[in-house]
Amino acid sequence: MAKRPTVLVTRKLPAAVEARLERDYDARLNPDDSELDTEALLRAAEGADAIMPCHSEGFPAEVIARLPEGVKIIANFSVGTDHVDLAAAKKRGVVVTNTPEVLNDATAEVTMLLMLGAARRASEGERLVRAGGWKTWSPAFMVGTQVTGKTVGIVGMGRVGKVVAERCRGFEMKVHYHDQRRLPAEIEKGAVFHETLESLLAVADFVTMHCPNTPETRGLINKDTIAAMKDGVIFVNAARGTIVVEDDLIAALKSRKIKAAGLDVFQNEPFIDERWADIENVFLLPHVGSATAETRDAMGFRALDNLDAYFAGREPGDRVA
Ligand code: 8YV
Repeated sequence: MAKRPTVLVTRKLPAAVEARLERDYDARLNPDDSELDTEALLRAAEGADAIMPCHSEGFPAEVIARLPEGVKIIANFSVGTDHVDLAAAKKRGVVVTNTPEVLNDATAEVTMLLMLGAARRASEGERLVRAGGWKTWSPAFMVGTQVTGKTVGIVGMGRVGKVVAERCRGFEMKVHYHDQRRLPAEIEKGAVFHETLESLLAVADFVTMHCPNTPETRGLINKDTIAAMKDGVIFVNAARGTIVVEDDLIAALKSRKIKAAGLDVFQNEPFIDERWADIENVFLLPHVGSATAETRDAMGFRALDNLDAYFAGREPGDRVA
């Protein structure tokens, strides 16, 4: 019998995913879920044919260059691929895949949670109740912003953005969006396209980010684009921290130009800027957009489908390099 391919799995994955890995591969699992730095990762990859990493492991060009010869495919357990230098992988002949689609619903759910949490001051309320500080009630107490019927500005109407648009319609929101291209009418479903980001920002009561981290989107939300937003806007980011200049967002939250923000992603995760802890009008989550049991299973199976295809000599469905 031919030797089964060896797959290095960098983090602990759901039981059903690990069971399939062990059934079909010579799987090097990480039952303790210990974090691998670059050196440990490269050591663990010795003799492996494939790596199934998460977004928590970086593959810049210098790491790609040092990968053991035998590693032929990086089958990511993530939709984002900004932790992998795709050009370097391609140059070295290492195939790269991701897990699109399967996390759209979970990420859209978290987006709505962030939107509602920021608008309805969920974080402030929760802290007050837990700390025993809830001593009174009045009509003026903890008044937030209503979500229903407002205008949402979706920046990036891709896979997740489209599901967010659907969920926002459930709140009777008017959906506006900006993307590189206008969508066909049957997908747009009445959403209003804005050719420029500034034009979208000028009308949105809620701005929500759904673009990938690319050289073009890095720092897209900065003091100039914030100035183009309506006063008192609510800002939501469940995409990537790098698309926001955090100094500028913090200043806008302090001045209340931005009334409140809901953030699931940050610069330098998980060692985020300490200032976030003291900002009242922000609802914070620790990058859990896709963290549901159902979605974690689906991500693992999707990554495995890509591996299976590759080792069966077929083109992996989600090849990105
Ligand atoms: C994942 C994500 O939890 O898939 C992505 O790109 O950002 C997250 O939702 C994580 O990256 C899994 O590796």
